[in-house]
This record gives sequence, C-alpha cells and structure tokens, in this order.
Amino acid sequence: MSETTGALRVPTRHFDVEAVRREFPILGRSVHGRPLVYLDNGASSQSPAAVIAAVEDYMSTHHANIHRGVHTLSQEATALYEEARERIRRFVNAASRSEIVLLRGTTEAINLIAQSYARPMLRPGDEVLITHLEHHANIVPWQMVCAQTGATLVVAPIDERGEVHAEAVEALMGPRTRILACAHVSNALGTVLPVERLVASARSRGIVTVVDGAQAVAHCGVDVRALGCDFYAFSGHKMYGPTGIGALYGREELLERMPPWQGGGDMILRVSFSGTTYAALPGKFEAGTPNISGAVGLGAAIAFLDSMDLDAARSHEEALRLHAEDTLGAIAGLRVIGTARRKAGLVSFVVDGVHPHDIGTILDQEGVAIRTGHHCAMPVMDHFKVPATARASFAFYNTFAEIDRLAAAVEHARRMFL
Ligand code: 7TS
Repeated sequence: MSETTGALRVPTRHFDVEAVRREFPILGRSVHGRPLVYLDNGASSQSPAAVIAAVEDYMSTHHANIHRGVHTLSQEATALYEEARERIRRFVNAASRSEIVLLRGTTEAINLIAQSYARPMLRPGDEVLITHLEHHANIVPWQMVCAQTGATLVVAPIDERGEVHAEAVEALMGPRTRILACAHVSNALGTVLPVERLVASARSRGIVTVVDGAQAVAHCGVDVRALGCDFYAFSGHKMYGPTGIGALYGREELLERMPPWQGGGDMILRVSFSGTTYAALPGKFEAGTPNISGAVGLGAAIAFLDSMDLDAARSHEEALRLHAEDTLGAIAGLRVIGTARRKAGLVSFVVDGVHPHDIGTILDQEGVAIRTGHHCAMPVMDHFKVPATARASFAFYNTFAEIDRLAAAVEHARRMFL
C-alpha cells in the first residue's frame, strides 16, 4: 500500500509504490547528499531496469542495421524494431502497424504533419486552429507552414483557470478551418483538454485533427480509434522509455495520401535517375537508419506499462497531485498557476518574492528536481502574466513523503527570501 499522509480525497487503490520504485534504479541515488526526489517527469520520466536491460541486451547481442541485411543480426534487430512498433500500436489501439511511424518524438511528428500533410494542402486564407496553451512544438511548426502557404493561425482562448472550453474552440471552427491541432494535456498547466468533444466537433465539420499527446500518453490511457483523431503524436522519454524515439499515429488513409517528408535509404522501393517509387507505409516516412536501440527501449517501456495496473497507477498520480495542491497551497504567498477542473499529475506555481529559478536551485540543493521556466509555452506565461513558473510533475513512482519534502523545500526557499 502507498502512504496515506495528508488530506487525500482520492483513495490509492492498493498501489504498491515501494515495489514500483525498486524497478527504477535511478530513484536510489542521492543528489547533494539527499535522497533524490524526482519531480520533473513532465520533461522526461525515468526508465525502469527492464528498459535499461532491453537496450543493453540489444546493444550487446543483436545490434545491426535493420530492413536490409540477410544476416542473422540484421534480422534479429529488424524483428525487435518491428516488435516495438507492434507494442506501440497495441498500446494506443491503432488499427494497423502501417499507422505507426517511428521518429524522434512529438516535435518531429508535428513537423512531419505540418510539412507533409499541411503544406501541400493549405491554400492562402485557410486556417489552422490551435489553442492558447500549446507547447511551442504545437505552435511553431504551424506558424512555419502558415508562412509557407499563406494560411492563417487561429488561436482559441483559455480562461483564468487555464481551461479550454469546447464551445470557444467550436466557435472558431469556420468554413476555412482545415486543421485543429491541440494538446491532450497541457505541460505548463496540467489542464486535460476536452479532446473527445473537440475531435468529434472537428470531424463533423471535415476538419483534420492533430492531438499532441506528449503529456497524456503515459498517464491517460489513449485509444486513438475511440478518440477518432487523424493524428496523435507522442514521445518515448515521457513514457519511461529512452530519448530520441517517439511515434506518430496517423490514419492510414491520410498517411497514404501524404508525400514523404525526407528522402533517403529505407523509404524507397526502387530508385533510378528517371524516378523513385516509395516504400509502403510506414517505411515511406522513415528515411535513413532510425533509432533502433531507442525503439527497443520504448517497446520495453510499453511492456513494463502493460504489466502494471495502470488504473491504480493513475489514481495514485491523481492522489499525489491533490496532495501537492493541498500542501503547496498552504504555503504563504504561493499561487498555483492552472486550476482546471480536469488536471493531470502536475502542479505549476509561483511564490511571491522568489523567482522560480531560485526555487529550482534551492530545491536542487535539497535533492528535489523540478522544472522552472516557461516550459516551452511562452503564451501561457503571458496569459497568466508571469515570466516563469516552478513545476512539479509526477509519475506513479513518486510518494506522498516526496511531496512533503517538496513542500518543505519550497517553504525553506520562501523563508530565505523574506
Ligand atoms: N508537446 C508537449 C505537450 C510537451 O510537453 C512536449 C515536451 C512536447 C510537445 C515536445 O516533446 P519532445 O519530446 O519532442 O521534446 N515538454 C517538455 C516539458 O514540459 N519539459 O521539457 C519538455
């Protein structure tokens, strides 16, 4: 059972957090002489031993280039890479492996959609609709493709809680709206967006939907077919896997129609100087040697997630978040930024008289790792009229005692600046 300190409003459902923690070697280390409290999971989560072992096993015994060798190692590496794709497919419930493009992560996935789907399709005066709380990865690629095509970027508002109201987004869906691109969960505020309704509304108007699932995929339970979106992007390093690997789900019918966005090896059927024919999906979008060991690691991370009681893990994360809001909320001069009614496991905050970077530095001295800054969501900072926030983001391996250490360290930082 997990600890039950603090004023919990959500039961923790027989979640053995200590057993889970033992699977994550890094959680045993110290920082500045104090046991590490890792609360920067929104940036990158840590990997269990099974992921580290899978990558090591791949590198030690199977490593070779994929899809091209008749020799044993190449065939083994290819099988492992394609197994990872299959695990990812099942995890998000895509219909076919052709719909899972492996690439560097969310940023690359959204750039691929912008350049390969949107750029050939958008006409001057067309509109791309996003929301005010997007990560820069879901803003800048759209600004770039709008500049390239003469389309206009339209931004749906957020309210004072940091919520996105479906009616406000729907009001901006017009006859020229071609694409709706929105986060599933905000990385700066924790807001869970009403993606089910937004996707349904967009689809009924013939608008193509892109969901940035970077913050959601490990924490929400994603079923791309139930959601009905056209594209869903996510990163391995936010779901207990390695960096440099992620995936784009795309509806096959759309991916089929899209031209490749990078040319090179592995994405062709035949090349001659009179013309080139491209490989079938998803190879068409995977030019060059990919991050094979990363894919193997991501496959292992998903196997690890598959082995867990994810409902219990999610209730635990929710309980952690509520406990953090209670304990941090009791600190004088502390203001939580982002108070949406549906929130995922993170808390952004500012403290009167203490710059977030100073909070981050002082917390680090106490072994507590959080993220401070604009979180690559500068428009969100502008909206709340703050230059930056401190952000604690949770994973299922965090404990209530760690949240108490976070709160104590923030209180300590506040007192230093009195
Ligand atoms: N979209 C969202 C909602 C994100 O949170 C991030 C990364 C990205 C896109 C980009 O993902 P990448 O894997 O391609 O870099 N967010 C964060 C963060 O909150 N702190 O560091 C990275």
